[in-house]
Amino acid sequence: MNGRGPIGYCTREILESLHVTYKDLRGFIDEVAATGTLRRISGADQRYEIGGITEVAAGSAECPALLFDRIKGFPAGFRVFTNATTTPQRAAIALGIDPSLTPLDALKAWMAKRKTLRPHKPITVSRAAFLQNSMRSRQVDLGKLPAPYWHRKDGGPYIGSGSIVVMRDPDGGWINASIYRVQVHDKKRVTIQFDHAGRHGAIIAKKYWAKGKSCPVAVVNGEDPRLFIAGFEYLPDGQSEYDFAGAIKGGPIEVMAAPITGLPLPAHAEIILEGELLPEHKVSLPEGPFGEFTGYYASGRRPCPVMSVQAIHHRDDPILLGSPPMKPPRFHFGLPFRAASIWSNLETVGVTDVVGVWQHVAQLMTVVALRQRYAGHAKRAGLIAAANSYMARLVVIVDDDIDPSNLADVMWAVTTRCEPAEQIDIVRNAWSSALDPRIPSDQKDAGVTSHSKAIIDACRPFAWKDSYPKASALTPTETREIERKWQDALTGGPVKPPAAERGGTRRRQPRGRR
Ligand SMILES: Cc1cc2nc3c(=O)[nH]c(=O)nc-3n(C[C@H](O)[C@H](O)[C@H](O)COP(=O)(O)O)c2cc1C
Ligand SMILES: [Mn+2]
Repeated sequence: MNGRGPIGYCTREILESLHVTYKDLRGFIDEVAATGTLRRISGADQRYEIGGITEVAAGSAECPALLFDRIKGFPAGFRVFTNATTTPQRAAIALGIDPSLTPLDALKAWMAKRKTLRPHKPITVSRAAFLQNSMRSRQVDLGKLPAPYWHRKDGGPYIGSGSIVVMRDPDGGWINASIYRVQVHDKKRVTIQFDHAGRHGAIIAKKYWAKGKSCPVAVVNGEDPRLFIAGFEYLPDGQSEYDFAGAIKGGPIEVMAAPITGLPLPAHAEIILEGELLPEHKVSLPEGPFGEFTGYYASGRRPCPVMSVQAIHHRDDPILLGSPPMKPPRFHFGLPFRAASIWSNLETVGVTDVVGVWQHVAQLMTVVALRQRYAGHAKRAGLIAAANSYMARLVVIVDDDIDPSNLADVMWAVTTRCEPAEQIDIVRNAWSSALDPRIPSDQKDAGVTSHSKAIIDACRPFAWKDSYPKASALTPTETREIERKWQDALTGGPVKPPAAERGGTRRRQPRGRR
């Protein structure tokens, strides 16, 4: 399944001309604009419209990135950028991977790149763009920033939907920088939500609180997309997401010590909140509800630690990076990074011949494609994938002729190669979360956050796979040959130039450039 993917609204020449050297979010937006997938939207309302337009766009076939300006009630130039990395192509651009690869090949390229990544510690610079404007102490007013009310039933506006929360571990001194949602409560207070007590942010904050101190914290909004990706990674204790973002970049990110907390913060970030996370046993605020990535409000409203905001810094004409959870299949990342981790897990434990792993329905379904070598091979892969699939009730194993990133193909395999009475197993009490809408609330109250997973073996039965009815469709290679030979006829043919122009050759304009 090697090859180039559909290039959508942009020519291959443009894609290949992208040098993937963007310096910051603005540079990334320029690269997105060059692909023709950026839409600029003027006059939307912070209340529900930015969220609604983002959701509609994310559900459309083109899935454009959106840059909102002239937001109702805010000065022109205060912008919100959404759907940044929601397509495979834009996720690839963010990672510095060839964006013209097929989605599965792009994920494979990311796996290969990830294996050889070398962490880069950030370097300290003496000037930071985020210090162009500052509000301190009495001037601090979060209402000056266009934090959207993303979904209708949300408990309030969220400035942090794709923002990075930065803290320093008091023991090791290392910086944790990952994504936790941040709700605005009033001019000077936000809450920071940890899904569970194992989050590095939660562990670090507790260390300060245990000594009776508040935890110095910064919320970085409008960060380099590499940092957005790093913030989603499960990195081990002590390993900074800054170093990982530097690894993706192939060089250090630039930071500067912030004036109030002294935390090293990305110099090119757009908007930064500095302050302290107050001891949870002394003060908390009801947080949420917030529309979740499953497409529900399943975890409700809960007490949450409060950050007292002591300063707001922002660049001129700042851009907030927004990444609201939305009803699947919409998802923050067009490449399923967690599927890449499962793929690596399979390889690490010696499951051979895996040709692809993908996740659909916003991570709620995992698919592994492999070339079966022995009886039990597919189930072995299925059990490992199930063990590592967060919140996914469905795990499907398919043969190597199926593209796991193509849901129609996967369902064809399920409906034509899987005998349910023989090829579906159920694993109970497996890994889910409080966000799971199907765990009854009385069980959740009792602390249950697990569910069952179906492992669907949609491979041809190993014992008679060679005599299984042959597939009638063309192979990918045959398909490509036909496309090459008959492309003009299939796409309507080259435009016939008017008589006066004949003699020169004119090619059809690619879509999106018309
Ligand atoms: C857009 C987005 C929003 C997220 N929101 C939250 C959140 O509100 N709370 C949370 O605990 N994890 C959230 N996560 C998941 C964590 O960022 C992720 O699991 C990360 O690896 C945790 O980092 P840590 O190991 O440093 O705690 C979110 C992830 C993304 C991509
Ligand atoms: Mn971490």
